[in-house]
Amino acid sequence: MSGSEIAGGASAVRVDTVGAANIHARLASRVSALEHKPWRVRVALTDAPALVVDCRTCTVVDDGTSESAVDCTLELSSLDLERIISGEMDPRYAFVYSSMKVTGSTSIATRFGDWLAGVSYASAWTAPANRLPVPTRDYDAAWRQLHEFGYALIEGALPPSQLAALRARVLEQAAAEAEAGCADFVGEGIGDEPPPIQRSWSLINKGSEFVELLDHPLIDEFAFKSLGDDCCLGGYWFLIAGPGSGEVIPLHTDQLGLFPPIQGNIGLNMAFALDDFTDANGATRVVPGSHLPGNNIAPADPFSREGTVPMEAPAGSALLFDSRLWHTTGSNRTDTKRHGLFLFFNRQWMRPIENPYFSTHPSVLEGLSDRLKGLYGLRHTNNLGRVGSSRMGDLVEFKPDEIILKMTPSSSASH
Ligand SMILES: O=C(O)CCC(=O)C(=O)O
Repeated sequence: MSGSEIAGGASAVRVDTVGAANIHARLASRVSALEHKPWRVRVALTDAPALVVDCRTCTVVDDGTSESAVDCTLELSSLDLERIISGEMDPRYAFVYSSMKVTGSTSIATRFGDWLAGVSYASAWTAPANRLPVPTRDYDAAWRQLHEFGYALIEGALPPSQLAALRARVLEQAAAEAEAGCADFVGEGIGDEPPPIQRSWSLINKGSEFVELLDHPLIDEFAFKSLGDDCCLGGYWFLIAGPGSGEVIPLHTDQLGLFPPIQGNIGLNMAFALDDFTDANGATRVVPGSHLPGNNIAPADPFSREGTVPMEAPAGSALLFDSRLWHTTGSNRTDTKRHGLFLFFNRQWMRPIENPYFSTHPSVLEGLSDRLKGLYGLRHTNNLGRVGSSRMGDLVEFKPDEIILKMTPSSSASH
């Protein structure tokens, strides 16, 4: 059964009527109706006493204080637990975006959430490996691959001079942001090393090379044709995957925050490989075919790379992938960095009717409560609404003096 069917059928229990007081009864009744599984899971509710779910006997016990005899502990609110049970929130979303903290087995935590929601997925597609997309210059072939596999690779998308200019600008900006202490690093560095992943956002502000790329004909050929001529550039960033990029970024889709899930795609990723993208240096990894609801594929554990393949392509290639496709940064096992530019295009309906940033007077916006600022869209939610390096839940505001513009390191060495 697909997630969307579950979500539709779950409306008998509304999340707002369950509440912390009743979550134990709700969970017990749900669990007693399920088939046995070999796990014990501690549910550490943030707003109600902890529980242990014994999936072998399909029972719930009150005392969740001991962590020793459980496979994993999930820390989340009663409301989010109810959302998972009723199929309104994919458990992968809950811990990819940190509303559920997991200790112990992330794989069992994910499958436990699916079990509660009554859904199950395949974690990989069984398409023959020799049919998977390889770099091509044939747009018709790329369109077919995008439909069938959820991704395609266009070779030679950037002429050598443009590739060199973009790569040099990325290196320079990355070095300057690191030097100035405003870099958006992800992961943990070993010893004195910086964290393995560095992103930089809103590239439109950061050099004419990035502005010029927006005239690229592939945008007309793929983004406009797939999403409509009025689609928007919803995100424009670079991601440098250094050695040790490992399993830092979990597998995700770019519409995982959409509840209940919808069948169609809301966006298209267009990435440009600024180095050869290889399995060894952390090429973007995807789960082929996972974009199509009929294939019913979702990772059994977003922190594992099971079921993924690398999008291998020479430097200067464009990587196209559907917003529903499960994907992530690969593990860089070389000693050099992998540089990629990422553009995310989304359908225009993702914007509000009245653009609050231009239609609300700044003095009015300033006086709003945090709650109302959230309602006006001035909050970074799931993977949307970002301003610079803001994090989920942050209120965001227009501070022109804090927007990072084109930068140059004080020393000329930028590698
Ligand atoms: O680095 C990559 O290959 C994928 C990037 C990505 O998925 C992200 O930035 O969220």
